[in-house]
Amino acid sequence: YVIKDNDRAIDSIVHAVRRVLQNRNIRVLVADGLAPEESEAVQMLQAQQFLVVHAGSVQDAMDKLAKYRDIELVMVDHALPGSGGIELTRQIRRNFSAEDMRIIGYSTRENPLNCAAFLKAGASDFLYRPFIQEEFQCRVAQSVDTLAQIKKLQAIASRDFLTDTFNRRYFFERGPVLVQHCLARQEPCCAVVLDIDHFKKFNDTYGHETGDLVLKTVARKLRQMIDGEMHLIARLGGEEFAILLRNMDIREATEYCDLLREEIARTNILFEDEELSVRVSIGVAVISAEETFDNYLHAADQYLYMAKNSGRNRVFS
Ligand code: GH3
Ligand code: MG
Ligand code: MG
Ligand code: MG
Repeated sequence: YVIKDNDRAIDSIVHAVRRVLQNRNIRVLVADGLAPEESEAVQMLQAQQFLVVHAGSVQDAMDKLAKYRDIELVMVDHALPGSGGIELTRQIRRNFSAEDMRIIGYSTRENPLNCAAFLKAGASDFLYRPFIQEEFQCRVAQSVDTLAQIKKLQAIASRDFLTDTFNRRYFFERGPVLVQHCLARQEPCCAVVLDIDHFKKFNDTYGHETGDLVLKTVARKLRQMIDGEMHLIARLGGEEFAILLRNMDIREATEYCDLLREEIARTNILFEDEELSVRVSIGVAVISAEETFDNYLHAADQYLYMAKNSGRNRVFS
């Protein structure tokens, strides 16, 4: 029994320490009218090792949100100077959804309607002041965990499990946004569709698992050669990938795709003692402001079709 209880105590200490270590990477904004050293919320969050930013008014809070782009949770006092905590909550929600940022409102027990007012304005949770330390910690932890869960699910929903590139759904959601960014800054960008040549042969000759390995290898090569922070790579389906190349005109994009094609052709995949080589065909279309995103993909697909028809293992644009 003694040993068991000790184990349990150690487990809960380990859990608490892990929690606090995580908090050191999480930025929280506290918006109240107090000096930070007098703010109960600031003190409690700092004791839990959170990175705390303090704002003394609605405007100050909005400025801090614009300055620190990594704030995950905002704690808002109902009695915030300026137009008040409810108004700040509304303003935050105009710019940040509940998927981007959690908000916990708080107030004294003076007005029992404050809680509902906060929740209606878009707060994720509410607390009464003075805080009960244990409850404060639990609610903050829960808010932060909820956001982490949302991010995790978003990441899963936007990725292709086999190749660990983005999936088709994400490509068509994010692609048009990136294109708008490019066009607004008058940067050229290109839509690319890449398809593995005679891929069915790998499946038929060496089995489906080897086909999967070919897909994973091509995806890894693409990730290695294309800066994912800058450009967008996705698996459209089957053995077809789409790439959005930013800040490249049609000549640069075509040359770059030819390098990709060569590099993939140079890559050998080992199956038992045989070295398999993979070829790809690529279509490239330049994006301007006139057409819809789908139409540019369609244009790239038409060039891909030409590349296939004229012998494969080549780039058409
Ligand atoms: P082409 O050069 O004209 O592109 O010919 P292809 O054989 O590459 O194209 P086709 O469309 O005839 O065949 C694609 C095959 O890809 C058919 C399908 O069974 C297979 N496939 C689709 N998704 C997967 C997958 O996730 N894993 C594996 N191993 N095969 C897949
Ligand atoms: Mg096909
Ligand atoms: Mg193919
Ligand atoms: Mg195909």
